Amino acid sequence: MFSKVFFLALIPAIMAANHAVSVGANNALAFSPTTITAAVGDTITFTVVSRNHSITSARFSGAVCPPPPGGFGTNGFDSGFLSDLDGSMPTFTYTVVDTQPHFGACMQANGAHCRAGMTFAINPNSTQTYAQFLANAEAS
Ligand SMILES: [Cu+2]
Repeated sequence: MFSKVFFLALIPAIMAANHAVSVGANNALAFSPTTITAAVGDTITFTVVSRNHSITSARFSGAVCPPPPGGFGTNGFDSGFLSDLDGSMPTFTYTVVDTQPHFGACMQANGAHCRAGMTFAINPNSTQTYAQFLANAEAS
């Protein structure tokens, strides 16, 4: 009985995947990749590899940039500012807890990084696409 319960408890951990996203690769104001397709229970690990950035959930449209401190929306997220200026490559991990689209951006420089396209999408769909979110961010 104990072993069966133990085994069942392990299943989500076995099936969950981790998705790696680099933040600021090649000193660019960019997340790579920009679109992450992830299942509930998966983790997304963001690694800041240049300068000082944040990983913060944002509105899909309207006042996209900068995303608000603490992050926007239900099950939102905010890493706060993470600096690689000392070469430490800090990380932030988000666990996907729902199937809704989530959009994110860097809040640095009062939204200047966000407006420059430093954005990403988790599970975008046909009505809320990454391309439209990027256009909304650049225009915000
Ligand atoms: Cu940034």
